[in-house]
Amino acid sequence: MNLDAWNDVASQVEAMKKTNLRTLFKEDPARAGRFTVEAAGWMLDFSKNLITPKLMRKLIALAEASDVKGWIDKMFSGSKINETENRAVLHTALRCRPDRPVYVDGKNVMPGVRATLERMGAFADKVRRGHWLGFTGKRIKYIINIGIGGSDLGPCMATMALQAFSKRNIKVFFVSNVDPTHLAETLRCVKAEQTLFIVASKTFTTQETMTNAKSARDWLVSELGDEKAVARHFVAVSTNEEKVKAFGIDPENMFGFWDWVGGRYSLPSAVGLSLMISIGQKNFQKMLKGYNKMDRHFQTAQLNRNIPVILALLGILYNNGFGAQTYAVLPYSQYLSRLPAYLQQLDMESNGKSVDRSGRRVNCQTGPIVWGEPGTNGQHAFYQLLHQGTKLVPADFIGFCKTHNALGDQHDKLMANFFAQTEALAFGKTADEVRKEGVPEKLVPHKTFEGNRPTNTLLAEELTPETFGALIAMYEHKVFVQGIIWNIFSFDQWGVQLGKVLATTVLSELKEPNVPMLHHDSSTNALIRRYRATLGRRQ
Ligand code: G6Q
Repeated sequence: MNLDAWNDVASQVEAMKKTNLRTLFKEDPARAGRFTVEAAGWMLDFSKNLITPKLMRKLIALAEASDVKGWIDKMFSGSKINETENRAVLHTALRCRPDRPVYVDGKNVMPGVRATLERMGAFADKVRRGHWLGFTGKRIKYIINIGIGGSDLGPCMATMALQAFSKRNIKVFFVSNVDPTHLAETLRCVKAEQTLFIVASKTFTTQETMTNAKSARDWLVSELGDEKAVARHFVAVSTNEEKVKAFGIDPENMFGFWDWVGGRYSLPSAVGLSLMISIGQKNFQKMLKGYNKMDRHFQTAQLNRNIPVILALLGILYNNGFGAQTYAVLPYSQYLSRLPAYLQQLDMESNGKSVDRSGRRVNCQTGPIVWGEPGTNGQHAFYQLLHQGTKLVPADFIGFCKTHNALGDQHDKLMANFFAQTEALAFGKTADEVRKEGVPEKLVPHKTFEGNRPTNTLLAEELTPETFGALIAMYEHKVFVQGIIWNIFSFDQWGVQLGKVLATTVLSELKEPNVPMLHHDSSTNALIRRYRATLGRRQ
């Protein structure tokens, strides 16, 4: 991180610690308007943050000193900014207008993007209209996406988010865990004759996905009694045609993408096929339009009016200036239940790094721990700590003015809770206010709320494919900006590798029919022996 620019921010943080949100709101009646920005169907009210106009200017200066604008240009123009993997980072091309060329290594990638979207659209239509038939001639009623990480979290989260736009007579399931329970329990909900498996794996080598895919194929063949059934019930989403063929899926039924699309950024690529079957190609296109609107905003808006940049800077303020270890994502929308899990990967895999771009130890704290649950459920669980605990937990509240499910005044109640919570977190309740309510002196400290707990409010008119796409792009770009300022590489994930390699060794030791030679530490050796003994394997 640029420490000169950061120190300017830090000096304002010290000033900020001497005041509070009550005072700041009292002193500036125009504060809410001053700290509100709108773009791509979203309004961000960031006035309930521990900021002053001066502190915001210092934060913007930090972004300028880190050349955020320059990095944005590099990303959008296809530079290989994912240096450790020598790749461009162009998920934005997936939602670009197809007539605008985007070049990687001198080649326009847009014709390929358009062609894949068209093939996906045609295929999704066939399945939705009942023209793609299973091996026994029945229409498809169940889709099972087999994938993990970036090939699962995005489509899984989005299919739930856009359920209101889904074709209700097609049920979409997501199997990711290598725990056999995940696949087995899912297969209990479907009929083989009417099930289509989408094996989604960028590499087509991931242990969990390939294991689940093989078990699914064995199940299908045993249910339908013919190997030939596989061709009607399996399609693949991958960048690895060779491996797809080797698995037995006809490349005709493979939907490709490219190495410049990172797993956790791949929802708008062919990885979104399950979603497209669920909501249809028109709604998928609308989602891409929403992504694109936020991309345009990010690329063109001034830094001080730029939603992803502002969110990034506020996150850095708490992470680096106030020592916050975590940050909470609190969607007041049941449809967005899986958004926190999705953002956990997006953020923690991207910015959970401790060396900088030159390979040296970073000079600052980097990515936070991201967590959350939908409101109002969280209010009856962990909000106690947010209100009265010893830790500062900045939070994003996300909600919509209109509901898809009008039931009495339920939506009003939901949103009343949303607004009341950010108010309570910001302004708390003083001891005097508690006393005035007649609370006995002994209980006053317990019923007092310090307040001054920062929140962002993200509000849109309605959850639609467009506002949804814009929301996801907003977070993608926020994470990118934070990585730029922390001077780390956000688009690789080398930390995922070690566990994969070690698990291969242990697996052979668990399964080995003869007594294996164990060379681990005493704890790991004992665990392996105990597992073998419990299953009656030789010791
Ligand atoms: C995402 C990560 C990781 C990846 C999974 C699945 O950015 O790279 O979560 O998506 O490990 O990988 P495959 O798609 O190759 O199976």
